Amino acid sequence: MRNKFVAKIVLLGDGAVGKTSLKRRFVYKTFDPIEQMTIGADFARVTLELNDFQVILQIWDIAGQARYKEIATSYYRGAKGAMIAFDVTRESTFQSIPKWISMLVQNAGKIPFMLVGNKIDLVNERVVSKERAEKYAESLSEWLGWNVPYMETSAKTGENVEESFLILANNVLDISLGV
Ligand code: G3D
Ligand code: MG
Repeated sequence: MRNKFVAKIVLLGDGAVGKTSLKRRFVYKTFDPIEQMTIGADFARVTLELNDFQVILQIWDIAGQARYKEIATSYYRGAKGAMIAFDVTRESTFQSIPKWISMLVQNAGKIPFMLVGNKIDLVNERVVSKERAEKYAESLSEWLGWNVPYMETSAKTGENVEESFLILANNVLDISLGV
């Protein structure tokens, strides 16, 4: 029998950056809202085959437009990894990342997380460059002493969405196994 590994993953980031859309794209392979808007925090479950493991990701999504101060500590409890998303067309969502990181570390400890710049399909509206976000992720990696990946996604076209979740899942698995 394969080894089973269950990991809670939390999605973080300002309202409307695309958290629910990223989850929907990854879990249901669609951009269309086939599920009701989430009331309270809930999670979707995905099973992946990674190395010799059956990895069950519980992907938690913040309800509605809640801001970082309003997220209950129970949302973070037991999380093994986090995806912090911003919208490449809105500077303020990029500026919020340090607040999300500090809330995450306060409530879940130093767990692996990654940064995701979403909505790259809106090419003409982009205000946060890839280079800038990559530099920021590098500086975080130096500061923390482990790699903070940065990926650019479009939940609309699906570009890099699956890849991003797989990077996070692999990091979570490696750290949990002490690799
Ligand atoms: P949130 O869960 O972070 O609050 P949502 O964000 O997933 O609800 O997305 C907020 C809005 O951005 C939605 O539009 C959604 O369709 C749109 N969106 C999400 N991801 C992308 C993307 O990659 N590209 C583009 N172009 N739009 C995206 P509405 O109009 O429903 O508010
Ligand atoms: Mg949402």
